[in-house]
Amino acid sequence: MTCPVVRLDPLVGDRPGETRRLTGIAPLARVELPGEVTVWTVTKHAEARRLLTDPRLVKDINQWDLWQRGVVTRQWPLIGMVDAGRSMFTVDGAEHRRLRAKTAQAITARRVTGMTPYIESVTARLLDELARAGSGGRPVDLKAVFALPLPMAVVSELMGVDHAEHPRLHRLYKAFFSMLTPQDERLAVIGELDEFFTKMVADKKAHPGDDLTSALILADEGGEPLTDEEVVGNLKAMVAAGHETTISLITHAVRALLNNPDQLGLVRSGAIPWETVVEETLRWSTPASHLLMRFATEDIQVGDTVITKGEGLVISYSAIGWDADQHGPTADRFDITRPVPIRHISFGHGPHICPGASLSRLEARIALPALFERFPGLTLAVPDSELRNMPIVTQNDLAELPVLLG
Ligand code: STR
Repeated sequence: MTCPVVRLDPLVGDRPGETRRLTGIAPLARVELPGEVTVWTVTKHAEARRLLTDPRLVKDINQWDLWQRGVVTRQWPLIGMVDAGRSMFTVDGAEHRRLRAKTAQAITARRVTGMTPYIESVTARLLDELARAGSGGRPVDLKAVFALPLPMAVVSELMGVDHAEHPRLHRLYKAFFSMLTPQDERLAVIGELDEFFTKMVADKKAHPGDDLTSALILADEGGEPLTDEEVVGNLKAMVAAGHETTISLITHAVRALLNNPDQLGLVRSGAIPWETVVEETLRWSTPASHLLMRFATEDIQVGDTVITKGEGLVISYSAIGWDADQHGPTADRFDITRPVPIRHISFGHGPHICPGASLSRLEARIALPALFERFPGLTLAVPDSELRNMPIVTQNDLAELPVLLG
């Protein structure tokens, strides 16, 4: 069967347009990723839930026909999103449970509550820095000064990353999450991140601390310890996922509220809880626009289409969040006054569901009210139409968010 192929703009010039286009092709669309790699994507909430619990879809890149045939190689610009080393992000089944268990337990809802004082103190310090940077009516980049350093500090505290390394990590991840980075440079960045985290695991082995990386190194009673490679893989996954996605959540919530002053008023007055802002932002402007990737180990029938054994499947959470069958006819609008509870799957579904969901929600629920309380006159410093996405198709994150503190 032939099927039109939607070419995803590598630099994400028009995310809403792209999302609208994809919601019109359902439940599966054929998409061309940067680098002329064509794969399937699922665009519907209900179908995504089914596929995300289907054991015939796996994360192992060796199952990908394009990889087996050498069509996709390490030269592919998005290779770092898929071939990311052995970790809970890249394996399935019993091995996945073994790799994920300790991390998931460490960041359950009950446990992360203990991080509240830390998150509050970092938030307060960053708000002071924001006030300094934006004093005298100067525009200030809310992403660089507030939305980015907060999640980076929190995930570093959790994993035991040295806070002095933040500038270096920011530089490396900025290059990693950009299609404008030449491939040889990106591979060098990936190499430097690997080296950094490998050294960190060796240091923690010699001098364990009170952090999750040290806990991952230690064997459980009776359990099989993770290998060094697995600890490094999990650590890399946690640091990347733990900051990049929460930045998006915070910046997009701020942007949406500043563009909808009536809704902001309802939250400020207490008529609508901050929780609702967080959930509506996750649904309407999901941090992971397209999640790479799963591979079919058998032919999988979806409606009248077949995902053939060896083909790749992306989960298009941006389209899924705008699925009118799930969220109603106004799904493409940010609206915290929706009469029904928001039931999104922006944290995923099934065995790989985001283990950090509670932590990111907690960060946003602390950061957002604190920001608007401190700066009640906050406004965008440029028209919304001038805001640009980061130049990478997989992440729904602004390059910057210039504001005036008021
Ligand atoms: C980035 C590179 C790396 O070293 C490890 C990982 C594994 C986890 C991935 C991360 C990646 C990219 C961003 C992801 C994250 C899991 C959740 C996050 C995909 C490939 C999202 O954007 C939802």
